[in-house]
Amino acid sequence: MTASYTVKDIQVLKGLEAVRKRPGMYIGNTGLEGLHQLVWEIVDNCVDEALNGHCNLIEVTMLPEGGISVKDNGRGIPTERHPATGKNTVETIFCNLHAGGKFDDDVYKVAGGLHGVGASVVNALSESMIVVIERDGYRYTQEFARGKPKGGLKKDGETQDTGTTVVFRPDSIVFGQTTFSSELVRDRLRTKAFLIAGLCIRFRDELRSLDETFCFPAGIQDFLEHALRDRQALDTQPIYVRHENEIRLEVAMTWTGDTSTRILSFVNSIPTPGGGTHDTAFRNGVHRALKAYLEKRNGLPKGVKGISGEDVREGLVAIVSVFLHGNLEFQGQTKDRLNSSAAGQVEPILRNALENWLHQNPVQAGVVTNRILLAAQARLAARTAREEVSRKSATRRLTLPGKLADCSLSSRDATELFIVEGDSAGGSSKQARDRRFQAVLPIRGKILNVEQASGDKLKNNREIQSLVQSMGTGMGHGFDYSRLRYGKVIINTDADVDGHHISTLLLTFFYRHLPELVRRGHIFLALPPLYRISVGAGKKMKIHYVFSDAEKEKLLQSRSGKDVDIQRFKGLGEMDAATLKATTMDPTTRTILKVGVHDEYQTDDLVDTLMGKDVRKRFIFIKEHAQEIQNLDV
Ligand code: TSJ
Repeated sequence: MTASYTVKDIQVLKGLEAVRKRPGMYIGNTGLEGLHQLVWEIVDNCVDEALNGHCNLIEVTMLPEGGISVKDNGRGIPTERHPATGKNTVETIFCNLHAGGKFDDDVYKVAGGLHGVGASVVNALSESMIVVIERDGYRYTQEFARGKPKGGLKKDGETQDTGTTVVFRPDSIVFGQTTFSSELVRDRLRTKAFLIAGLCIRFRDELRSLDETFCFPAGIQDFLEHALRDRQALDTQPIYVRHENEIRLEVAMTWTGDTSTRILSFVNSIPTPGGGTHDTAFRNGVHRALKAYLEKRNGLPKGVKGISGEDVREGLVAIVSVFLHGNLEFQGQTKDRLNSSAAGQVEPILRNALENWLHQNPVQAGVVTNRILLAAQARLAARTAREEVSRKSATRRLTLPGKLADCSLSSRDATELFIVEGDSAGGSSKQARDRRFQAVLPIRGKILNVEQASGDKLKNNREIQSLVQSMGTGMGHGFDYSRLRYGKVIINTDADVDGHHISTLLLTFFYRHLPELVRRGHIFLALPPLYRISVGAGKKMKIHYVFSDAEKEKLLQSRSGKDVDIQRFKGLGEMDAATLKATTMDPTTRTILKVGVHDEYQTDDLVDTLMGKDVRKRFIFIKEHAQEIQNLDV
């Protein structure tokens, strides 16, 4: 063993040790997001191979024992001795931190994952990893454990295929939770397939017997259709822009009658929910092009002084995908915001393309500009109405719904509104609350239920209107965040299928119509227990509140004797006030979940899952995400 060999070896070990010591530095966090980042990192290597034109199929399989397999039909990672390390190239890539920079001869560049850390970080954070390469007529394999090779690269037989397969199992010492979410993985893969036309991605979840292949010949035009969902597009063809030069830019966009805006932006096929330079450039490009066209053509209607960016974007649904070369800088806590001046070219390109479209399609341009002028007029009308209201506000009296049992404090931050289902739950909640800072609004779940069909109908529903009145914010154009009357709005429904359904409808409503309340963290779910289990007798009796059947079984397995008493709660209305208080209302003992938006685009899909007919799927969502959402009060 030569001296230099030892030094290199130590460097390698130190590198991977650093990753294991501070995983957050490399993958953001060790929660559910960091865990999935491992998958994205590996998949992005395959995507790169596809973008370079060497691969058209990626297969991702979630394995029953908790591992995941990622396979492509590319050229296969080179296997020969690497000059910089003296080791084979596979080991070099999987065991050297930042192999991208250090061995930067373009050939072994690390793919543009969110953090660009690549294979060695995933390897370091996996309790086991197997790499299989098919190349030059042979199959090669090498195995690793927590980043360290278990033997060398082995020639394993002959094959005519080519490609790379990586199977890994995240390390349970590093991650709080090591189970991948089928939904998250599936959605991410589908998005990749949308963004790279011609790339097929097969997703399998062996535990749930899921097997789907995503393949979209029309790429982001298919994506746009998908993103529209239940929204009704205006009577125009979608606009499609593709530009390939120094940068590659692809945009598909259309307007809907809906007031919400939905712009999904991506860089090198990686979602940038935090926006960034490309996203801003897109927004500005659309604004400038339409403003110029409107002002040149029709002139503006009476009263409308200018067209704002918001007017132009009202109802807009767009997919913005750019591909940039070089090292990209991402900003923000979650590194989901692009900061790159290369994106500066997006604006003129888009502006040009849009102006051309408008001039070449005057009829469709008319439909779009009418929509925009309407938005501008609505904005003005809403402002006038708001000014009117604030002028009157000295004498203004809030009209609160009769069913609301309000609290006595008026401080926003300190107060809470409980939304409960039905009069009987309303009655017990009123008994259990602290009336100083807790308000209770009973709503009739049955009525909500019927309205499931359309989001707009939901908005006009009587129960929803009394909810909005209670909260004080108004909605749509009249929405005013500063008038929110409670710091926490807590949905507390029964722990049964109907209860889940109702909380689902309410969440959908908040997400679609009052997204700012969700984004700013005002919406919560209470977790009422399913069972009360008392164990033991007399002074030794202990009471457990249990939230699922599985939890109940677990508890019962560890106990014996027949001094076990189980009470199943059929609904909140059945609980006595003390139990209700302890489990869902008293801030010192209750469990509530804050509803968060991780990635708005993905949340849209999840809302679909929730809204779907498949109750089992809904439960999966709620269970999975319960762990992901911060536990605020425990
Ligand atoms: F991330 C990773 F390294 F773990 C990984 C890489 C995982 C998986 C599943 C696939 C890949 C990967 C790498 N797929 N395809 C490639 N391609 C190359 O590394 C490659 C192959 C051939 C040549 C060449 O010049 O012949 C160059 C490269 C970069």
